[in-house]
Amino acid sequence: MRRTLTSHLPEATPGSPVLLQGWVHRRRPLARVTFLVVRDRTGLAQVVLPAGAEVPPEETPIEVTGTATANTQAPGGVEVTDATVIALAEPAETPAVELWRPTLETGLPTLLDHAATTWRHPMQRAKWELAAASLRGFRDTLDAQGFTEVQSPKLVEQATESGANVFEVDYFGRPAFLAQSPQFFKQQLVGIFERVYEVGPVFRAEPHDTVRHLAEYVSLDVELGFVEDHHPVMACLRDVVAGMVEAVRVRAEDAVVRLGIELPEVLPEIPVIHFRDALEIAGAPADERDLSPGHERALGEWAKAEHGSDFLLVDGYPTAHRAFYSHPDPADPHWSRSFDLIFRGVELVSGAQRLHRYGDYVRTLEERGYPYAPYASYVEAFKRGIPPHGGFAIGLERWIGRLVEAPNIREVTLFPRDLHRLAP
Ligand code: AMO
Repeated sequence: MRRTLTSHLPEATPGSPVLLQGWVHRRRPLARVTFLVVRDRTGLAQVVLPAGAEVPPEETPIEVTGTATANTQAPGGVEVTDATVIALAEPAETPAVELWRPTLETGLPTLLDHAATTWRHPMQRAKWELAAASLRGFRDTLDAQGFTEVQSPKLVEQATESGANVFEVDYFGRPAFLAQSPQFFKQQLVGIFERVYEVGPVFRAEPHDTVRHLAEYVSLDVELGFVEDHHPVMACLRDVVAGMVEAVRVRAEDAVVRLGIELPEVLPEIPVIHFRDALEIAGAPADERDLSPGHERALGEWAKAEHGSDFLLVDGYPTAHRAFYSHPDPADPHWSRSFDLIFRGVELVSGAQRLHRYGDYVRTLEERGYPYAPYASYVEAFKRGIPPHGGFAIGLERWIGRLVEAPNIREVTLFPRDLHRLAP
């Protein structure tokens, strides 16, 4: 007999035999009958058994054979009667949380310690459904604009973002690092494909225990060639974010409803302000090097009040305090052609036009006092014809975190890695 998914049970002809597979979601022994609620990837179904029937404990995977029977009281108007239940694994241990309750009332440590079961709760699963839909939106938008998806190494020779927060590994007896970003590779790949994107894990040995940092996260990287400055890069980012929101709206409709979230509107042009003005709006001193989380919150509120936008682009960060590959503004090299995208008061994206001339890289490395040797294979690629280019990277967990307005990024990460956590 072919399996019937719980979501298709309402279409089963009353009186016909059905086979369900799923988990024991809930047992409800009553005086006259025992109700068994079965959960599969698509939803829930009710099975009616005789009073006193032996049913495996909650979360045990089971197979149920029986008869589809119309009952207006049952979810979807059809339940399974005359049923036989077979356990497909050992009886499950009692889960740390009661997964059949409509909401998951538990603290973060329990949620994370028992991730392999707590993510089964429909409210948890819904968060990842948003992530999965977002990934489809990211890829679809870029595919439609002539980008090629790439994959770059995660074992690398040098730090790309800053020396401090890299994980060192033993690479056949010599030191190597876990990639902090695909930055150097995506730039070199522009020389091959013009337009590339990558979805993959990146690693940051973040020494701080914050609600927005993970030691491993999913980076959605984009890089495109033949740009005159950072504006086309920001326009591409706008389209990508709009594509992600649209994909969530269409592909994860149930998750959006279940979580009761409001999807952001992406304006045809996301408002852009210069870093100098951002400091002023946030009430920060004019010589500040970067925006603090408090400044970002203030800017998020300002963008909402002033432009009705959940998104704000800040460009022109001080060159000296951005990554060395950022392109200075030729009109005033103190400022760079780099930007951050703030989403609901939190930095979601960093990007920039990059340097693309070999000579500029050599000069910048010297000015910053960086050694040449560890960067040689990267910067020497610029001797062989890399066009003007730029790109950006979106943090997937940050995106979902702000979408559902989770207080802590770990709540939307399947198996978070941080200062204290390497399992599960
Ligand atoms: P950056 O280091 O700013 O830029 O990272 C880009 C985006 O990645 C997310 N992010 C993080 N998410 C979770 N935990 C972390 N520890 C963490 N660190 C960063 C944020 C951030 O905005 N190579 C550049 C990008 C580029 O210019 O293309 C880079 O990696 O959402």
